[in-house]
Amino acid sequence: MSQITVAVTSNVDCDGDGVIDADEIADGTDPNDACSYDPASVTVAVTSNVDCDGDGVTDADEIANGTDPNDACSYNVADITVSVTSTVDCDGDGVTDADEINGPDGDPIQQTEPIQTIHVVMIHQVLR
Ligand SMILES: [Ca+2]
Ligand SMILES: [Ca+2]
Ligand SMILES: [Ca+2]
Ligand SMILES: [Ca+2]
Repeated sequence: MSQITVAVTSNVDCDGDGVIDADEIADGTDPNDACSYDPASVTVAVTSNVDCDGDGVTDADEIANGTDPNDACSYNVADITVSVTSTVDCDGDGVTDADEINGPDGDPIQQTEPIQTIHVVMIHQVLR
């Protein structure tokens, strides 16, 4: 039995996760899975539109804004561009982040307090 080791020298990033195939192989991540990569190895522009953790912020935006693309509780609400598919409840108030973002609270980082929530909604409407 013989083993052949071939060094990957191309700079292609087949899955568009910003990590070139050679680095993905070195890291042990999947070069054909845009959700399998080490954020620390991102060296080229992220071209995929995936949102791997389902928090509604694409991996490209999370990397650009310094949040963790693999942590559904690490994101900026203002960066949400796709529908939230995660079912996490990051602040532990019993309402999932998806429901908070789509509901009147709109801020999954803060625990929902009904009286303050009404204030926030009214201010938003005035500002518009
Ligand atoms: Ca890649
Ligand atoms: Ca990958
Ligand atoms: Ca995300
Ligand atoms: Ca919550």
